[in-house]
Amino acid sequence: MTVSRLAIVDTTLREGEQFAGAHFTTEQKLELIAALDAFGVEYVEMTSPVASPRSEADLRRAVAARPRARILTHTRCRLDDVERALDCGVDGVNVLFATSDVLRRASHGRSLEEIAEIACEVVEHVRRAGREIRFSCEDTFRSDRREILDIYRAVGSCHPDRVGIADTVGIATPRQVEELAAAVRSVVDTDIEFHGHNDTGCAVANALAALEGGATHIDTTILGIGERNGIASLSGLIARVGSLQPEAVEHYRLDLLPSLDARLASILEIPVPFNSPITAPTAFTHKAGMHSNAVLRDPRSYEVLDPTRFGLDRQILRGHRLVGRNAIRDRAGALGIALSEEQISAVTTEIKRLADGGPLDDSQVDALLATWATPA
Ligand code: HCA
Ligand code: CU
Repeated sequence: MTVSRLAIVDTTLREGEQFAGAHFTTEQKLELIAALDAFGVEYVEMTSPVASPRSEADLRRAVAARPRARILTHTRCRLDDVERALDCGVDGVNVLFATSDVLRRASHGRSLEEIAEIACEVVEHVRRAGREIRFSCEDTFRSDRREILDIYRAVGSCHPDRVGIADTVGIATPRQVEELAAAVRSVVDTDIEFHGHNDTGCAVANALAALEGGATHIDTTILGIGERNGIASLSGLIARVGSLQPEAVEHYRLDLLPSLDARLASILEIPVPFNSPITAPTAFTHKAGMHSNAVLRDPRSYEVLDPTRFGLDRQILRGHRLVGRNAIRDRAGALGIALSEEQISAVTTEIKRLADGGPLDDSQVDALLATWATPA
């Protein structure tokens, strides 16, 4: 596949604020915007000014900071909400309308025709103000297919900058996402944004599928935080697209990704998840003998991304019972300790025996190698 265009809409300060463990201070928001801006995301989405007085004040502060990234806010699809957003000076507004049958009945009670009419009014209002506008159907995958395509077609004819597809409950499969993105692509000539939740672990895969279907903008958050267990993580999207098509992500400051994830983790007082793509503490750590052996010869054998692109180093673990002779020989060489093949085998056997009782740290392995080199 080819990603011809990719713009990242980072919503750590909107969707991410909906994460149960998140409450950002003004200073933290400004710091995260500066960090996201340095990384190079194209958009930062912030909580609606309607949400609370502090949300409005922080949005104004963010706009005043004049980052390179465009500042968006996310509001209901209502004239009074977008008016409030425009008054804060945002570069654009992402609006959302519930279109599923159940929400239409239980929430706002509007017909499809009314939704399209209100949406067009809002789109035209924001366009007249010279700002960007995106219209999205909430819970797109549980809405009636024919009905939402009718809405996208109708709203698309009012020329928003983008329409959005939202997998609000994380239920969609990659195939469904690609197919729906392509269907929406066929009824609108605007850009297409995708927002996908991770309830079934498919958020990053679904983001790629959306790009394959013709989406141009992907919503991410740092570490993937959001409602419930969140949405596609920034590092996940970068890993996914960057392994397929490195040039599609090379305009971002990839070396800043680890510190971005680490900073949010420290703000939230959680560790960077052990399985985070790229930024997990062990994302480039090799353990088993066979893996370490191959990686020492050619890192590409077990690494689909080069850690140096992210300012990271690979690690080879040696103080464990799965260690192999090649990893031990390599370490002895790095320490300038000359050992025969018999000695390498013997010290490897000894490490395995000792490590059966629990892992050894690097200094214990090094000490053992030194003992072997200079027997008393
Ligand atoms: C929510 C809304 C949303 C909106 C996504 C979008 C979702 O918090 O309920 O506007 O694209 O997941 O549907 O985050
Ligand atoms: Cu969401």
